[in-house]
Amino acid sequence: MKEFRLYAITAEQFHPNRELIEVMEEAIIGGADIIQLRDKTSGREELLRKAQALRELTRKHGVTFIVNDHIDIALEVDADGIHLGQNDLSLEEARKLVGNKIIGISTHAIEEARLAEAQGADYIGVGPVFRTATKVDVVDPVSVSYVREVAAEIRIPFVAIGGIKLNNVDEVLAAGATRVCAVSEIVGSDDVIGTCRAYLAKLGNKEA
Ligand code: 3NM
Repeated sequence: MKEFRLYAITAEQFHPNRELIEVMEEAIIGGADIIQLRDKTSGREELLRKAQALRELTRKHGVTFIVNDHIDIALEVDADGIHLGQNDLSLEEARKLVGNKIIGISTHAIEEARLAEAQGADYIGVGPVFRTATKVDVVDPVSVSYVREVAAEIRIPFVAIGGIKLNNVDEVLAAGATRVCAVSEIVGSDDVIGTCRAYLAKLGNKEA
């Protein structure tokens, strides 16, 4: 897959007065190079409409577009890939459906990371590093020690996620992460572009 450093995920509850596309375009302008549509509340029609708009936006800017959970929607809009949780479809089943599109999967322990790598995931999420209010059904924070374990052992790209803010990202980078995802800190910011640039300035000192 195309290299990435700053992963942004949609979360409209953090910008109730602003349009999804406007906020995500600012994230891209600020330097986010992979965008995920994650929406646990919209019905299928609405989700499809958002996915189409984000596909158009990401194509215009040449950044990777991932759809969370909904393989059918990812295929329908020709997204670059899908993101799975531990309780979703297996990697093997997902691979049959999406062919060579990107498959990412959330992992919360080294055994899950090993399995994801062995089963052909293109990248893994590593988290939640810190406490997060953005994902409701998530396990307790795994801390930077899990980031350190993955950095030492796993060879596929990994992205650290969960409670990562500008004021704690340095700890995550020090543990070996070269790619990070921040949700509320980016899309909930009054200055989305500046926030992304600030993450990239910190990431820029690291080898991908
Ligand atoms: N997945 P914020 S944590 C979508 O650990 C998601 O798998 C996680 O949001 C995982 O940056 C998370 O606002 C939410 O804490 C991260």
